[in-house]
Amino acid sequence: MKELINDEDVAFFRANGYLKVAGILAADELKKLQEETQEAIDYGTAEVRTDPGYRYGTSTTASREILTRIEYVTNWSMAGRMLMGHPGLLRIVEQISGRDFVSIGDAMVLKTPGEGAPVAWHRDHGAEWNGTPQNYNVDIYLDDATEENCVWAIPGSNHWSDERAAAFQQKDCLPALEKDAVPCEMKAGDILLHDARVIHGSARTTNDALRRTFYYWFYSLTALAPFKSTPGYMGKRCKFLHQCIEARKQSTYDEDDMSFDYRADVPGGVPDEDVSFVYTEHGTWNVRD
Ligand SMILES: O=C(O)CCC(=O)C(=O)O
Repeated sequence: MKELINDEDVAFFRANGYLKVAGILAADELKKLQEETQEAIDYGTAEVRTDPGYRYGTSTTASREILTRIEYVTNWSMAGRMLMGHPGLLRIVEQISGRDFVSIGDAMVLKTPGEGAPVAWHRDHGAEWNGTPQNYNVDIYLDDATEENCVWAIPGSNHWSDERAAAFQQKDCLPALEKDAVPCEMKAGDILLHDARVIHGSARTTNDALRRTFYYWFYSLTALAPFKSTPGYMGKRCKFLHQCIEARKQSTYDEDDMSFDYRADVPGGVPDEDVSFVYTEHGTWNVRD
């Protein structure tokens, strides 16, 4: 399999907490993903939906709700499920996490035309996840992200203490005010990796561009070990990733190497033909007493 990132890229990611990788999605896959997500967006914008996973924010200019996010892409989009099995994407994860990793979730975040809700500066997780990246998102771009509607990141903030990062947590993302922030401008089909500890956010938008980003979240098993999960959680998530890899083999995409050799060593994480339902069956990695 052709490597999509090299050791220098991995070192950049470890140092800065983010990494852009261009041109991961081929045109046929991108088109399919755009079609399937557009259907979900049309459904979610026609009225405020109470279906699981549909999230809204309040518009500042009109008394209406704007669609901001739809959880669990892999549950409602077959193209999203096949993408989770993308051999190049999973190989990148393996290069960073080693063999033993699981996917713990996935979502689509939106900037909708006319008005796109802001995402305040934040860290997904704090400094307790010290050391090399143990949990991070692979952010897949279905549309171009410009300086106006892209995610901004503070390079190196993945190494900050929680005390230092606290000043940013949930502060409005106004990039012009942060001299160290860098714009993560992307092209449709590119991916961005972001460490859960890097400070990032995006500004409110008012232009007519749609920007869809999938967030596919990966954890190494070492990172999950200290947490109490619901019974069988790790095995179910491992099995689920096997199902996504199997789903991709059924795709009509024009690619030579359709399969990633997923070898995570998880009890009960054996390949299975069933399609599992994430909301009711998988549980959680972090049971709070
Ligand atoms: O895509 C964006 O604008 C940022 C999304 C984000 O960081 C999040 O939802 O945690």
